[in-house]
Amino acid sequence: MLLPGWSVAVAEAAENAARLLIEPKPGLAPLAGAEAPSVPIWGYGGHVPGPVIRVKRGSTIRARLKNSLDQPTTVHWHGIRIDNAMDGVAGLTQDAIRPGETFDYTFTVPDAGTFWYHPHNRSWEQVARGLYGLLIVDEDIPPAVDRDIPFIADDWLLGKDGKIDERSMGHFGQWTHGGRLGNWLTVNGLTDPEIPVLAGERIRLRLVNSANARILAFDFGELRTQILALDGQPVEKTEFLSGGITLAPAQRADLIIDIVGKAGSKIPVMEVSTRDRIKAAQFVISEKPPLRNAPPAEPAILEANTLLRPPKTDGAQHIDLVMEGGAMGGLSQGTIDGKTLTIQELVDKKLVWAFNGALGMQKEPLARIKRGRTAVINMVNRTAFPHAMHLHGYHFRVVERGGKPVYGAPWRDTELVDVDEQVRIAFIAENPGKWLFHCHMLEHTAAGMVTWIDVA
Ligand SMILES: [Cu+2]
Repeated sequence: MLLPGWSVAVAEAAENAARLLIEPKPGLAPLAGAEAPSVPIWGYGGHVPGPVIRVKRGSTIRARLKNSLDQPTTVHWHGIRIDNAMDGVAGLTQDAIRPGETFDYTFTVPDAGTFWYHPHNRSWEQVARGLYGLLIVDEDIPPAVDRDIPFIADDWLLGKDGKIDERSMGHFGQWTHGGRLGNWLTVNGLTDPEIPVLAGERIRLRLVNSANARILAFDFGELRTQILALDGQPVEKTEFLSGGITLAPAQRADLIIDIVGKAGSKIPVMEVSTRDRIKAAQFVISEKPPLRNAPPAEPAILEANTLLRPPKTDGAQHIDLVMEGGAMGGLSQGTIDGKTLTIQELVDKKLVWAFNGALGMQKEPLARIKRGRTAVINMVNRTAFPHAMHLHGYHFRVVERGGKPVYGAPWRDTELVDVDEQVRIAFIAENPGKWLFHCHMLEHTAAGMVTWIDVA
């Protein structure tokens, strides 16, 4: 089912199949507010965010992509444990779809949850211009909420004219540092949007960080906020937010918020990742009578996605991943397909970040893993920047951080690895194919932080 990207109603879930036409193309968006001139963007259907795709768990999605951009593109269905051929990675699972051409994506969705879709060709440019949308997979028994609200946050780099700063697109300074960091925050493609609610309502907010590179954090103030799911997967214990929730690029969170406040009042949602707290959006409580006088006493319950099996690390295959390079990284040389190049030769190719000394996509995978075996990847960040590591086709669990074991960590498909941090993740390699593993700061991917695993 295709819904407008900014929908505040609980939509009826589609039948067990969905046929969609997805058309990335140029459009205009009121990014800087209704009074400012509309901004030329690229969006699915010409809109940012693109349409919400919403289906039931176990559905088959048939999506025809028609490329109406002037450059090749693909679609990656982020977080879906998908058939490898449909993963949408140009150069690994498919050829990029040329302008004017179409490609048919057909895949089933094994897990319920909050996912998103975006290009996986020149992502650093195509996502920055607005190509992304929400993919909701409904549970068989969804948690009881009164309203289901998307909350897709983006960090735009706009010029003085209020348009996307194109001159800095692909700027090497962004690639060597923290990526393309913006100066304009939108939620659902709008500046500080008002989200209408009723007093006493219980809402499910689906947060996505669609920024190229900025780590975002949101604070809901006094509102009681339960963490329901992270990266699409339900959390196991009932947990409430204290302070803000941090989302690295590509990460998601499903939150349950009980609206408490006077009729007509406004409750701000603040973005608090930097010292200048920014109002990201606001709940506006209707003048209508409250839906209930006090919030429901019980926390919301979300059943786990039962097909996901927890890894046991005995007998696992251990894989090391050392991150090096970037500004202040001190990288003096590196390899491409086994051949050593000097840093100057690498810089000429716009490659500055290394995994295990290798820069960019290699012919050989990081690891070949026998299907069904547990894999443990030990990530060590020796760079001066945090990295949001995303494994395609899987959810994994952190099992160790800073040399200390971690128990009961949430399932994730994207994990933030901080400066000087060591993080070990584990998963059962059940999904066969060639799976990309990369930093989701999209300029870092482009400048070398990308590898893949081969599960056969
Ligand atoms: Cu990175």
